[in-house]
Amino acid sequence: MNPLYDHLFGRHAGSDAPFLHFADGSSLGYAGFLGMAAQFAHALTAEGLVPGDRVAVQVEKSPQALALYAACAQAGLVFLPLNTAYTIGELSYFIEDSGARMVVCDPAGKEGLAPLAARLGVGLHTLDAAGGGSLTDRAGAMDGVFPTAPRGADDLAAFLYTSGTTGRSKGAMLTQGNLLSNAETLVEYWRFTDADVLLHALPIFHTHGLFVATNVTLATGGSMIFLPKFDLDTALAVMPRATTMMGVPTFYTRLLDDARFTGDIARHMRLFISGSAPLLAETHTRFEARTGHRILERYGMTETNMNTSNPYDGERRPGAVGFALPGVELKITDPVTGETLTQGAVGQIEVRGPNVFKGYWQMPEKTAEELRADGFFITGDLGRIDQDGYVHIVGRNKDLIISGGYNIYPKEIELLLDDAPGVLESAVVGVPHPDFGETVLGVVVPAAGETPDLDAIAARLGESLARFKQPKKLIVLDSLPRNTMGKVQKNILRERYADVFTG
Ligand code: MCA
Ligand code: AMP
Repeated sequence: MNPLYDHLFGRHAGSDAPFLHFADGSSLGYAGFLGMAAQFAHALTAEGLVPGDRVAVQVEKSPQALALYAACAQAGLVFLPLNTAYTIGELSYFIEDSGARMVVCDPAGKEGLAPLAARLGVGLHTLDAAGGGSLTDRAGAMDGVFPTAPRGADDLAAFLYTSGTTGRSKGAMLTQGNLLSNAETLVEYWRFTDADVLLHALPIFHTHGLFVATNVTLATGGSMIFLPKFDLDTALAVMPRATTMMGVPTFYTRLLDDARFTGDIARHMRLFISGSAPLLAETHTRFEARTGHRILERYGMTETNMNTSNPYDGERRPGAVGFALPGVELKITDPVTGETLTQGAVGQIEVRGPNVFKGYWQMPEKTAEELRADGFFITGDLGRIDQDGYVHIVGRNKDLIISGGYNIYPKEIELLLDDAPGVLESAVVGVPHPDFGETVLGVVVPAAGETPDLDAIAARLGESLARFKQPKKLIVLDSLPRNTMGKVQKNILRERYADVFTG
């Protein structure tokens, strides 16, 4: 028994139905995909990997990259996908912290990772954007059938790192049961069937593209138009062949900002889903006016998969994230006492259910801070439940910026800015951005008598931080606004610079 593999992948053995379609009109069927996955599973286990071992993967999106996820499920390995934008410094932490036994990277990253892999005694293979590389070469000689490793619902299936307010990333441990239960719930809630063709333009190193979109498709035997990234021209060209799309709000605003995105292109679609960041009510309304479709917004987290969703049949309410999914309990609590608040009051959102992760890898204190003994997970999001039961997210109890669907923790950037030459202290805030919804603004205070060189500071950040985390603008201030307790008043900075990118 291996619930994740059996229910999502193995059930399609021998099927000649298409699984992935590509922009050029070609397709890859389930049988071919599973054969590739089995070969990868052989290649990994031939390197000595055994169930429970972590496989860290930083590669471009390709069918082979997705097959690596299936291979890990089949061989009982823990899949650890990593953002392709991460620098060597960021990667080193993830690889070392997770105790990964194998790293699969793009050929361009091999030279940089080789010393680390050698020091840690970790295997290193390559996989390029076209699906070639040393892992594919090794797998090519292997059998296309692999004896599925026995696993249980409580066994780990994936590690996904999420940054923390202290600047140290935490490995969220997701079990087979977490992933499978959520996929099955979403299939029913969103009425996915094998007739669905999902326009897949999300990255596959985060929950949204890897689990929500892919697992729902696998659970029904449907197919996906599998694009390397969100490119407007390609998305418009393939949309007539799709029935559904999942995206972050930036996908929807980019579509709306293009006159070629007409009601005609979208009318045949069954469903548009948005998540990972707040969808402005204005985007919801503009989208409906243009296409007649009401975008279905849902709310989730890496640690929990999906928690709430607007209804399929009922009213999809702009600015709300809907109701707790079947099997998921959600409550609004007082951040200080933890007491459940009355309907309508704003408090922290807590969730419990089969979707909630097992804890943070080797961080029992962090786990205990956020995951209560009774199973409720403190999300760090602030919300309220309206008179009709819809959940609204009204803010965050954590210092977090969400830019184009990517999470950025200011602390990580502030630590680097504080260390930069000529800087006394710094503050990093999220400000509105027309394309990314919100983006990073850095404020630095010079040390006495110094004039910090902002270009040099930006270049320095570029060496250690993924591009999407780097401040889109740096500003110098004589001092930071502080309250009487000495705490930096980030709200004042956010207000003062609210129109830096939109004005
Ligand atoms: C790219 N850049 C960004 C971002 N993406 N900067 C800030 N925020 C971003 N999200 C940088 C590029 O490095 C580049 O820098 C410049 O912005 C313009 O790049 P562009 O080509 O326009 O970007 P793109 O390749 O089109 O990417 C934008 C994107 C992408 C399509 C919005 O970021 C994306 O696919 N986001 C989805 C993220 C996602 O899947 N999140 C789900 C997390 P320069 O020009 O200066 O070099 S899972 C999650 O949150 C939970 C579980 C949930 O609920 O789903
Ligand atoms: P991550 O850590 O990447 O899993 O991001 C999870 C966070 O994204 C949540 O805690 C929320 O703050 C945010 N998020 C996800 N979906 C939504 C949504 N529909 N509206 C507002 N915020 C969202």
